[in-house]
Amino acid sequence: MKKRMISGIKPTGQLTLGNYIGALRPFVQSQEEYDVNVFIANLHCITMPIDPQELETNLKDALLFYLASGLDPEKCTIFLQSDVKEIAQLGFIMSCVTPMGELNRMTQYKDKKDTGMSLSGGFYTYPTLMTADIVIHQADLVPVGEDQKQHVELARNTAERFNNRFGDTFVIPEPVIAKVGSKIMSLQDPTKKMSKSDTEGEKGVIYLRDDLKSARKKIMSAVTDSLGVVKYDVENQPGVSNLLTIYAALENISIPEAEAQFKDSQYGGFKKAVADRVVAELEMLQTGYEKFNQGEYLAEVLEKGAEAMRPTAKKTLEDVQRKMGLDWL
Ligand code: AQP
Repeated sequence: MKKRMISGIKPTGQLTLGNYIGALRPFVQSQEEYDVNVFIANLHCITMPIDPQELETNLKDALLFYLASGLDPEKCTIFLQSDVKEIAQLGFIMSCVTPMGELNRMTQYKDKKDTGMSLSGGFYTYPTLMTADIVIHQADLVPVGEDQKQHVELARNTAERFNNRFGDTFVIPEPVIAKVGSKIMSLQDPTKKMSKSDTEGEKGVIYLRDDLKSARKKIMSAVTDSLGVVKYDVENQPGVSNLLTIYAALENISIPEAEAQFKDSQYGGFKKAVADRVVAELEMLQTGYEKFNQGEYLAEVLEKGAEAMRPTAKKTLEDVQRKMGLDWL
């Protein structure tokens, strides 16, 4: 039997090249070999304040980019998180079996808590909902970018602890991190992750919906250094290393292979080659976006996806409730 993979994206904003390279492409490349299940994490989107209309647009765009990337509903399952109601119920249960100490250690929470922003309870417990997202489907593998690895570790620990206390219930999931491109950095500050919510640095973020001209401009004005050699050296040349990573990931080659291609290049020529590659990818994605943009088809994809996911989710939740003493009949 094929191993089961699960992963999702929370479209709190427009999807970025980082989401595409770190998550979407690996999902697409896994479709033949694995039982791939991809969701749109709409519940995670409301852990921070978001305008309802903006959220609707983001959710639809995410689905369109899933399809445009090459996720094929005949080969994989695509669903909306809230359409499988059991997930939120298990999420609450998972929050009851996760110590606060572990949640306090989550980097994404630690990064936000000292900013003075007002954070919701949902934001604090979001890793426990993510645990439910994974374990409810009995997933073996969870492809994620580097930044989400800690949350998958939390899911593993929680599942192991639950199995030890209540008896075998969950498959223990493994994170899968892409060899190249698991952390694409901002083009303007290459020590910072490229993030969709990076409002300060839009010039540093390539959005999948960017018009091709401005995407090209962003790459051409990416921060580099004064060393003048195209070399992968994250510490001394983070900008060049990031551009090499983007190129290698899109070309499906290794970093040393990308380095070899540009060993005699000046930065201008190197950036132009990266920009050409990124623009070609965006053009392909945006063409796909238009092609799939038909309301009825999108509704069918999500309905079929939710139907496929519900039986296992229901079975897991019932098993959990019985083992915990919640259902005595
Ligand atoms: N820059 C990135 N490089 C590689 N992978 C990335 N991912 C996100 N950014 C990069 C991966 O995409 C998947 C979905 O992520 P998400 O959107 O659910 O959450 P996130 O990691 O918090 O992404 P953002 O863009 O940084 O969102 P905001 O700005 O809302 O916090 C994950 O597998 C993630 O690793």
